[in-house]
Amino acid sequence: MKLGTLLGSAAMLAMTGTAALAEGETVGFSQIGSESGWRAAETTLTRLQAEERGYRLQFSDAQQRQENQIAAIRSFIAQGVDAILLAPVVATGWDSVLQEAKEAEIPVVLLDRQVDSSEDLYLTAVGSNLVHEGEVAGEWLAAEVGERDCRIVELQGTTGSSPAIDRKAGFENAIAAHENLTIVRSQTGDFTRAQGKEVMESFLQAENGGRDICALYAHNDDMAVGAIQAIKEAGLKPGEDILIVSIDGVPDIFQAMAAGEANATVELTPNMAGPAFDALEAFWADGTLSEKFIQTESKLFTQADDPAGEYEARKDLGY
Ligand code: GZL
Repeated sequence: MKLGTLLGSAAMLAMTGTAALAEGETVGFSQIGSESGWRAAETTLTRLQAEERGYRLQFSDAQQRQENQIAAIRSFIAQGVDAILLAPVVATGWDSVLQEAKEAEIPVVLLDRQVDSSEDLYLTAVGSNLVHEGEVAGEWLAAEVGERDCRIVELQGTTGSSPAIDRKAGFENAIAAHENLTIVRSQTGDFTRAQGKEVMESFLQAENGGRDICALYAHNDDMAVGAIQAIKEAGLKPGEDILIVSIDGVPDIFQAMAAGEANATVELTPNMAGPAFDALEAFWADGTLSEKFIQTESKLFTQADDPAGEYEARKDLGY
């Protein structure tokens, strides 16, 4: 079912108040927080998928703190839920609580980020190839600048998260063969607009008012949108004086691209719950074990790809 259709029926359900209580399984969802537009869309779609499939969703917002996620998972185990969805804020520190879920025979499905725990501690993981996303971003920039020397600043995602680690590695893979491309500053903006703006302000100040910066690589669109504001306040033209490439494909980056203020984004689908529930339903039906990693696709969009149309197609999808 198309993303728009899925969300259209959610709006109808919300308006009519006929949110029928799910008669089926109860699923605990430990969500990281609401740090970005993409995260908000993932939450919207997960709620919708649960509604559409007749599940009772126990939702927990961890405010980006791992200890809150661990506490939520322990609460779900105590409640005796039928499954747990986990979007893990960082990659380490999950062994004990995942072992407790395993001993309680509650299947866990990871959404959009990975953990360094043993694969036997979760049913499957649904997500993109995060290294590949970074490579796509780096390859686009290398093609865009050609032989021109390009000093790059990088806004990293949440420290210790698999997207921050892997998107950095992928981008570095892609630019390694291009001596004219150099990352001169790199710092976390924690995937938020506010911190993306704040860190970009420090980059601009440190780089001759931004005149020595050729490009920004941001691990998500929200930090790029914050950085665009900082670049404009510094009197420079984002998308022209400083090229901007990021990841997620949220509506506001397409709006910036349509205005010529951003250049490229690598789309990440917010519908991770669909494949997750499919895997759980196969497991509940007859013990079927899906692949340990269910990969979602990553598509590059540039200013040549009708950004205004892409904005219109996404603006009501729960971001
Ligand atoms: C990536 C996901 C990231 C998004 C950000 O899979 O975990 O988290 O790219 C979000 O927008 O904060």
